[in-house]
Amino acid sequence: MIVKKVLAIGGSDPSGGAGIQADQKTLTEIGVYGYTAVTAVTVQNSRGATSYDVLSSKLLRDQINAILDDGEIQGVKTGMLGNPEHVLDVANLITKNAINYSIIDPVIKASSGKHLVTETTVEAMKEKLLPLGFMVTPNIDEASYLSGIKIESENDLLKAARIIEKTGVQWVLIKGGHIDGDFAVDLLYDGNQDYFFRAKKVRAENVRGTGCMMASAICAYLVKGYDPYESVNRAKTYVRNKISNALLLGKGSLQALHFCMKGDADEDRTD
Ligand code: PXL
Repeated sequence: MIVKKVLAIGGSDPSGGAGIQADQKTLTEIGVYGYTAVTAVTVQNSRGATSYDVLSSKLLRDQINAILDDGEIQGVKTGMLGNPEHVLDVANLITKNAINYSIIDPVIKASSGKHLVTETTVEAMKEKLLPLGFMVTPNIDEASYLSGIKIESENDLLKAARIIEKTGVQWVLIKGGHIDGDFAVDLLYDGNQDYFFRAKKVRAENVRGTGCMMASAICAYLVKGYDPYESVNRAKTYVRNKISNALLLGKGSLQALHFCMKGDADEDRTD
């Protein structure tokens, strides 16, 4: 059996709803091996994030190198990056190892609203990481920030995707779930064609970590051999299931459960 391997690089969330814990659970459930390299330790629970400390660039590089010393990886997924040096560390990892599938979740804030990433780090992502990326997966806020335009309609999604694609990233997925209305509209763009995904919103309550799960799921499906459209399609179904089955485990947002419940995980585990 050949097991595909993905490295998730991001912040630690002790409550496991978001960050590298959510990444690893998602990768595992979809059937790829999930490595993790921590960029920052956040303090948070289901009610939100309160603080964080960023790890040194050396410590991040050492973690990445330890994984690479052990063998090849097929994909990289990034979330919270702690500073511009972390951005360069990831950029070097992608170029030096010719990583085909790099999924960049351009995290700026926690779902609770706390900023996790500074402006200079987002600027570095835009300039140094996006040009090397296979796919970037901003939500509306992040896409507005990256494109400089306010997104309130489907037409704005199209405009923002075109601006973000100019960075050099191969695929742009803007997740429009936070636009008002009964339907969640996502736009996938590769510089040539627009692919819209429309789905009825599953529930009104907030579930944490959906962005982390989405980007990890896309990366998992890509390394398993699905094309970008089908990977996004499957990842959307996966995250929708997670949102539908989420439970209140703490005192704040609902928590997604990763128990390989029937129907959640992909049947075709590895080739
Ligand atoms: O979903 C964005 C995100 C990424 N990384 C960490 C987080 C969050 C949101 O809370 O805590 C560590």
